[in-house]
Amino acid sequence: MKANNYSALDREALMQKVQMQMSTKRFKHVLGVEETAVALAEKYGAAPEKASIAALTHDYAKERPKEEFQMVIRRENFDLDLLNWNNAIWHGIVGANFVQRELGIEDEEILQAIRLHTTGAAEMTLLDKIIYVADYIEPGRSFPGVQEAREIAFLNLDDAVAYEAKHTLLHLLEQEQPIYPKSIETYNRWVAKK
Ligand code: DGI
Ligand code: FE
Ligand code: FE
Repeated sequence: MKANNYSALDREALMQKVQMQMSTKRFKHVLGVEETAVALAEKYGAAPEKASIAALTHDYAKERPKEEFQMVIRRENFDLDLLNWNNAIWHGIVGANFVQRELGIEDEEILQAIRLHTTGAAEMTLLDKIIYVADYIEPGRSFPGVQEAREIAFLNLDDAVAYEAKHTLLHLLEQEQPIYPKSIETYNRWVAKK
């Protein structure tokens, strides 16, 4: 029997499909994101079931080969500028397309939360923010500042989005990594003083 309205698969079946796509370590991360996303959904009044499904599927495509992303970007008419980026950017934006086709998830809010989970965006729904933040603070994460991010997340979700956007950008700059334009848009909307 179908256990939710967003996917033809119930949570158990979905979990199994997700688990088959990734390492034990990444699957543990996914379960941590789910637990955190459901807690944030309860705190901020989003649908916990939607948060659960978005969290379970957010990194679904992360271990797919580069060639598969390149093929899908061309075949499904994504912006070809994506070909200049890599897995870090593809697994959310393009990964949502794998989730839709292979897991039958058609809920546009869930798909958008998956698309935005790495970079954020200027416009973010409550669910987008929950997945973006839960991914950053789930119990398995350990980096300087994560404890502060966890505390902020349960006080003010927008402040947590800002904290994450700023610190992710600082980290990328420190590593001299290219910044995806959407990450800058996120910074300008949620961090920069107007
Ligand atoms: O998939 P996860 O490891 O759980 O976390 P994620 O999807 O938030 O981030 C994946 C990676 O993407 C992480 O190493 C940081 C990186 N990233 C985020 N924004 C940008 C970025 N990498 C580049 N080059 N540019 C960005 O703007
Ligand atoms: Fe991710
Ligand atoms: Fe993740």
